[in-house]
Amino acid sequence: MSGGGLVVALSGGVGGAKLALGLARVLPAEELLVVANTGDDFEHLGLAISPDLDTLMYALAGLDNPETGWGRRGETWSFMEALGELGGETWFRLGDRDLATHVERTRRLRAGETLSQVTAAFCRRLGVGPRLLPMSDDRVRTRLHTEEGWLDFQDWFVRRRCRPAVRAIAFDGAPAARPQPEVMAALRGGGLRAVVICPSNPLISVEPILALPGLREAIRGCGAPVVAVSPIIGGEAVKGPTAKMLREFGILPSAAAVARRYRDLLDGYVMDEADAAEAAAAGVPVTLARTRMVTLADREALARAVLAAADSLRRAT
Ligand code: FO1
Repeated sequence: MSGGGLVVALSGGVGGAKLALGLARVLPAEELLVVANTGDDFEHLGLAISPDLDTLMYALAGLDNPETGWGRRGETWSFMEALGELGGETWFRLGDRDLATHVERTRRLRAGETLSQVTAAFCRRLGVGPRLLPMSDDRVRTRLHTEEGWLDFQDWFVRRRCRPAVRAIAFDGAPAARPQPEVMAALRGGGLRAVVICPSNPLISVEPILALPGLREAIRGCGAPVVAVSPIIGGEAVKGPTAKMLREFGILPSAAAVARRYRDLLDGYVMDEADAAEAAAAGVPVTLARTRMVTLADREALARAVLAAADSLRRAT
């Protein structure tokens, strides 16, 4: 594969992690930096939980749970069962193995390590090659203004199963949060091959990252092609509430609508072959590909298509 240079991938959890793994499998480890949304993070049962960071970490380590898309492969649930027996809160399911991640992260954060340091230490231990960084070491919390009032992200997403209609979204803490310094250095330094926006929910997975002061500007000024991959195929989200949320915001869910949402950033857009009729409506050069990632081979093929799209845009400019 032609190219060389660093690829910075912005990602939420499940959908984004599939492409992040594809990129990790077709790029040398030192040529990939994955930036995780931490707006979904919360404190639960006294523990610091970072769902998207962990989903990415487990995927890149080959430890992800293929049934749920989140948590660890080969999981057992004794802790949850015992917690339930005691009348504890069981709406957010922490598997026994996954629990160790949260306990150890909480201990390290309390001892003064940053979330980036904790993540780097875990990735080293679990054999993750590419750099995986939280979008910020500062606290940012996504909150949703719903028909039932304001809800914390996981309260809405897991406890309420995304049911209450969303009217507005806030990223508490974002205006004062510093973007992760290595991410900014990568965007501002030379040697960048591409910025990839993974097929994650634009409203709750990518926009918290873009809400950090200076990040949107750094992407715009990075000099490398910025390419997003559609999380919508044939008017529906592959997984999760993206289509429902877009409708609640008065946007007809379509691959092109997501491209237009990122319009100030994008040089190119990858959408599914099934959405070919919408290509002209995206407003940027479009590459058609198979974006539904079921197998590992699908993830690698999409990663190659995204890199080829970025490389062709670089040559064209
Ligand atoms: N998602 C669920 O739908 N139900 C759960 O009980 C749940 C537990 C969970 C535990 C650890 C973790 O890292 C993720 C977990 N998720 C769960 C996924 C997570 O809430 C969402 O997928 C993301 O926040 C949205 O990207």
